[in-house]
Amino acid sequence: MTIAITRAVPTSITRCELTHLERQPIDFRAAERQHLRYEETLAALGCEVRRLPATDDFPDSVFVEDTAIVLDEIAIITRPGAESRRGETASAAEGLRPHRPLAYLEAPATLDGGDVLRIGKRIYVGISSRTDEVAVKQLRALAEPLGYHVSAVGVDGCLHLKSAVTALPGGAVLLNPNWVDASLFSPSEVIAIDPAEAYAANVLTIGDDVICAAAFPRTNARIASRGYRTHEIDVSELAKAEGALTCCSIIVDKR
Ligand code: CIR
Repeated sequence: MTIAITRAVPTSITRCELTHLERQPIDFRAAERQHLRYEETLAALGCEVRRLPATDDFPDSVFVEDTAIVLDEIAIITRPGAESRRGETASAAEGLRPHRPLAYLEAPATLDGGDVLRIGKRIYVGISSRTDEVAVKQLRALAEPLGYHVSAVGVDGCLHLKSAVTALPGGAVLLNPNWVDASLFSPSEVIAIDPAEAYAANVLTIGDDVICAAAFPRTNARIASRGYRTHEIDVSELAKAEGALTCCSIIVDKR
């Protein structure tokens, strides 16, 4: 059984952080409907969806991924790079406490969970506007004694490492080669996005299933043609807040 921790879209999302996108009006009701459909898809794929308490105090609080890194043994509560987001972590820690012993990244480290890609025992950390080398050092000290190998990866042109690359079932990766160096992910099999769909690399793998954004049909067809089972959902309103599929949940495999 897999637990998916989520948090409802706050009405304050219209004041979200933006780094690479121009601000556009967000239709709150549509964002809410899309998020609900996201949770329903997770449930249909066998996840137990548990919602953290909603809060309008944090405009980006729907993007729970950034608050934690969940390993098999422990959960590491992050210190998000945007100051406006630091207060999101306390309730995420409470949501994770029943499932894993907790560890914490400490100031001055900054790290967003969106910069952390785990493939088995390999952990890749994007050095971005949100995540720094101090955090990599702290993460290494926590994870390497547990048998993980932590490597820092450069990202260029996008918000987070997982805007550029995510894992597919079985350990292959889907990536945008303009934003991250594909050779870093060896020995994984690498599948590139369709070049016309820059933001298509962020997909969410649940077991053998892949949740994809409906906005990227060419890349999704490419994934499906390689034999993966894809599920397309519309997350267009959340995308205006620079969020995508992995961002809206913390996936916890029940031990
Ligand atoms: C932010 O800038 O923090 C939010 N507007 C978007 C966060 C997206 N999170 C993610 O990709 N993990």
